[in-house]
Amino acid sequence: MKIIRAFSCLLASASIPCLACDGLDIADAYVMESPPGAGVLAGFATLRNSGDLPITISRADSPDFSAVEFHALVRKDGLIRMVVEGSLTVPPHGALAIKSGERHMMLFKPARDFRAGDRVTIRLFCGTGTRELQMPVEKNG
Ligand SMILES: [Cu+2]
Repeated sequence: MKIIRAFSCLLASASIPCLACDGLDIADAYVMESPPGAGVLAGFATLRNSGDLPITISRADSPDFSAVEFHALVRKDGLIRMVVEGSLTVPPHGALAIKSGERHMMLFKPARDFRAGDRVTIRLFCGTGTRELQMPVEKNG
């Protein structure tokens, strides 16, 4: 699969920009530790784009969770609601913060209890490419 993806990326670059994860840098990635038995966990990271084109992350998945979604927090009438963001776009030579109080990666149904010091694997899909993250689990605060 890797070879096919790389090849399709080469083909695409001949005519249109290659929409892979090229130029995507990820910093400060972590998953917040939750009490044992928690049905969902939240992941955070800063996504930076060193390239000249926007990078759109269309979805994410993980071998450690049943599903991964991007959620934003929206304040309205004094209430805070979570809304699903279908995709994330990191602007060229810019950054997008997935940070507490603004947005998070919602990680559903962990395969087991993850404690501080553990690592989870998250895969981001950007165009024809993917980027795999190893995110440490950290204690809250
Ligand atoms: Cu959420």
